[in-house]
Amino acid sequence: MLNSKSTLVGGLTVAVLAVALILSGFGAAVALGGVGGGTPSTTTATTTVTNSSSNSPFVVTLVIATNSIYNVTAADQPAYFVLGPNGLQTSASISLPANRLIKLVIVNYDDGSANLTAPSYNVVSGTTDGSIFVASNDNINSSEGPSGIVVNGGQTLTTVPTDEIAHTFTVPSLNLNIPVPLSSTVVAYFTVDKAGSYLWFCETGCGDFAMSTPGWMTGSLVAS
Ligand SMILES: [Cu+2]
Repeated sequence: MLNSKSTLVGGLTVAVLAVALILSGFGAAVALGGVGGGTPSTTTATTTVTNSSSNSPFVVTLVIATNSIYNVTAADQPAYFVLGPNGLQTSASISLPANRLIKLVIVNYDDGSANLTAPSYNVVSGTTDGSIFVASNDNINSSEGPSGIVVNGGQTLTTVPTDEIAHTFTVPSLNLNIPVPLSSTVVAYFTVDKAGSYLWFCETGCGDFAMSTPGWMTGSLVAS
């Protein structure tokens, strides 16, 4: 009983304080309104939350790093990372909003190509207009990679020559497939219409351990 009584008293005290604050605030507004003697104006202290959401795309940046040390048995393996506010973070679970345009930027530091697990993974699918934009391809000015390279920075592609693909970002259940040329930066737009968790994979044979380990070349895409 004592406890509930003191709680009640405390509640009353808070209520009285709240009323007092409201009244004093009201008084201040009235006083401000009177300043100048002209048209009453009120000053409202509101926190404006700039909602850049809806119309602008939600940007997800992924980085493909090579020669990441897996373990003594597997040695070096390539891995996808999420570029987040705290640097490179695991790609085991990639979060993004559902029903909003996603701008996916993939920065690929891998200058070597790998065989596709199936030939059709060189075709872009599931993106806006079914294409990707290759913002850069460093191998154009490099002696690395296969000879006769044709993928150029600045190109919009719907397919990528098979021998110029290093990795893919593929979400089979969304029919999303983004082939990533070696040493390139790729930009793709897509929307996940339905909230849920979707598995993503790389569909090149880029490393047995990486391909089967969440946070390396596979993981979940979580849309909410
Ligand atoms: Cu891969």
